[in-house]
Amino acid sequence: MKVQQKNQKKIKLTIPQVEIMSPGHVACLGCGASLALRYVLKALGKKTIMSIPACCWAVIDGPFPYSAAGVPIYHCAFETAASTASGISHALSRLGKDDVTTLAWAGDGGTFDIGIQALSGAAERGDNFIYIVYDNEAYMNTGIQRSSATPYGAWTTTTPVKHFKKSRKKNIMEIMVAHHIPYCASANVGYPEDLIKKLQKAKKIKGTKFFHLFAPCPTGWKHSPDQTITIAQAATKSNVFPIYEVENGVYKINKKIKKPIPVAEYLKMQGRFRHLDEKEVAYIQKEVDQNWNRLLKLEEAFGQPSN
Ligand SMILES: Cc1ncc(C[n+]2csc(CCOP(=O)(O)OP(=O)(O)O)c2C)c(N)n1
Ligand code: SF4
Ligand SMILES: [Mg+2]
Repeated sequence: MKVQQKNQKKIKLTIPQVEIMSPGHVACLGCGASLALRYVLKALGKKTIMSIPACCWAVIDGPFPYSAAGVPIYHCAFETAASTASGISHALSRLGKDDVTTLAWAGDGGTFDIGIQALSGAAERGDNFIYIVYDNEAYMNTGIQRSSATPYGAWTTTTPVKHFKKSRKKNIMEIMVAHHIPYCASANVGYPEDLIKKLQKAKKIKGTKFFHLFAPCPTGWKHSPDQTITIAQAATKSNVFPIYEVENGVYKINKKIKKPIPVAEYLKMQGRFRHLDEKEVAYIQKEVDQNWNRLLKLEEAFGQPSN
């Protein structure tokens, strides 16, 4: 008996057990974006009001009067996630309700492309809300069209195999850092503890907080639904999607991979990259290395000075 007790392992759960989102949503099997919001609401709690523009999540939530999210949602036009959140946040402030979190939850198309003007305006004003772009790297809801978050080399219906995407993914984190907002973070649905910790921190900060959240889409990326987390983690393990935060201008890389896996391993898990030859894969590896080295330099120059 004693031996048994001695061998018992203590597991410390850091993911809140509370479930705010309900399972009866209408996302595809293995959808990274649906799991992502489940984690986000665990971190932010029930006292959250969301703005959701046109995107997969406008559908995932379910048809009126049903809602899987479990918190009030203002469904708004494609380009208005941030301006709607600004309105909600100011209304809450006028009502003296400072214990309610306003969350703008938008896709990459609604953020990197059409919604960037509203987001930039709100960030420059310093409106008090958390903005999260769940990035599935294309316009999925309307049938997998490319966005400016689609990476170089990817197949989409508007960048077909013979004319795959030839431009690089926009660096949305650096665009938001340039707005001098108090908090910017990248996060990955494959690393929920990191995501939740950062959200709990962001919740306490006044002003505009921005999250770039990586969320694989089995339907658009052409992978099996049970590979979502493996692929999400491979993106960070290969430095394709580094996880870092910038708090009041101070850079911190949250996950440094000692021996990054080759980018080829990440690419080969997904049908959207199947057409790429060795030369193209080498180009992508070079691009990833460049981005990573640039980030290391930013942390060196603008990180927390070590004592
Ligand atoms: C002004 C406007 N243009 C186009 C559309 C059509 N539309 C609805 S959702 C969507 C794609 C959204 O892509 P993204 O923001 O990446 O979210 P995802 O569907 O990938 O979750 C588009 C083009 C629209 N609703 N409004
Ligand atoms: S298309 Fe992709 S993002 Fe949209 S619900 Fe399906 S898996 Fe999720
Ligand atoms: Mg998208």
